[in-house]
Amino acid sequence: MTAIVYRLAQERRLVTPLPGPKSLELAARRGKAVAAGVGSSAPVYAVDADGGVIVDVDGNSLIDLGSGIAVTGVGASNPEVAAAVADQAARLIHTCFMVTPYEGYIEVAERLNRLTPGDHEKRTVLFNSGAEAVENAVKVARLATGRQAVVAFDHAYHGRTNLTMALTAKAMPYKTNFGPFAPEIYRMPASYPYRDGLDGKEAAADAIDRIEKQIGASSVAALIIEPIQGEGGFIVPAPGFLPTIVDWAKQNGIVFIADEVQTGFARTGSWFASDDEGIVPDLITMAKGIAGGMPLAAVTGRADLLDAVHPGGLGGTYGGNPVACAAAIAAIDYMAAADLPARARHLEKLSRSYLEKLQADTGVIGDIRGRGAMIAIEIVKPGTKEPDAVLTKEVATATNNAGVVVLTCGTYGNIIRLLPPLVISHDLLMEGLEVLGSVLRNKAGHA
Ligand code: PLZ
Repeated sequence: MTAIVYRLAQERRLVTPLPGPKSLELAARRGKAVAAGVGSSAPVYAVDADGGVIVDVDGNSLIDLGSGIAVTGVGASNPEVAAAVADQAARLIHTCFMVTPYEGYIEVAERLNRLTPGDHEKRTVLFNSGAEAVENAVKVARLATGRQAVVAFDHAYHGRTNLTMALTAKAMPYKTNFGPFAPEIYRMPASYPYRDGLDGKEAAADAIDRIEKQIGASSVAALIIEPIQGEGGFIVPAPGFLPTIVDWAKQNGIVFIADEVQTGFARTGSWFASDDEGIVPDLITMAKGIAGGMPLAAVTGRADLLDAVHPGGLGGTYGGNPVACAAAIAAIDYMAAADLPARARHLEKLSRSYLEKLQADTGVIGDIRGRGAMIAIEIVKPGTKEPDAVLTKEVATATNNAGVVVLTCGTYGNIIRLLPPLVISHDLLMEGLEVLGSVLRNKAGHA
């Protein structure tokens, strides 16, 4: 098995208060140059990263528990990925697969066809971002079924383009004042065991009943869902919810799309979260972890669906760029050689045992959930399930300022999520958790 080697010292090292003077200078320049609509979670500006650390312009070394939103599972400067990128860039950066095609695209497609759940005949098409993959999965489903309606779920996040905004559930900050939105999108209740108290079959029956009554199964082209809802709050559906929905979709000729943009590529302890659920999606959307940080996205799925599209119906200038494909091949090889799915499962054990103790000590953690290296805590007012978004933001900000990059999420803004690089060392993960824990103990105590 490939041993994980680090180039940078794997340590939290603060040499200035955060943000340091150089980060503050960049923040001032940014204010005059970059559109205000783009936010950033941490106040520091990065120059270097490796394994579980990010080094900023002032020389501070921060613990990374975000992986650039679940992207750099193999590390943000994985040596195999970096070498593959450099080698490919020295030979051929771009021709456009729609003009003069090349082998790397085909190789990525072959790998995804093999790696994704199910041993049926599959095809793959490559894009640049998760949103673009989702848009195209919907295009394929509509064309192949001749139907228009698309079902998405409460708490869903599928992107920021017009169609994917419509699929995304949360108005602020993603949708407010950005309409009008794409038509023929219907939202149904998802399974949120901590809050709805339903078992998987009950939650599925409720959603199915509403779809049948409000839309009619025969009008539905596709049903799209994240197997663990990411931005919506790391919501793991109750067991049985997804298999029931998938069976019903199959019986009704509805294309089941698993959006694995955030959950894919070893993050949950399997190659895909669909594997954990024992479901075989008709189409699966991927991005983020696929290429070690290079922009690449994919739709993989049933050959009969993807081959239904007329030649020229799918594409894009940069989709499946040669450098991104070389990175993906190197990243996927590395994930297998270093057995990153097993590492993700191990990181889950470490995180849960720490967080369970923190839950008992603080009384503000309503729920600990997630799978693999995708674990979150839901922060509530003590003794209730009332979301505490204020405390959540305070804790995240203070944790970032103490040199540990953490992200928040959730429909109610009260989730702190942990998405460490899968290559993070155990000691560094534990230190990151301890910093988060001491901030939370402190703030919860004074709340
Ligand atoms: N589907 C499940 O998680 C991206 C977005 C963060 P893109 N999630 C992080 C933000 O605030 O923009 C995501 C996802 C799922 C689709 C997407 C969209 O992927 O590569 O950001 O377009």
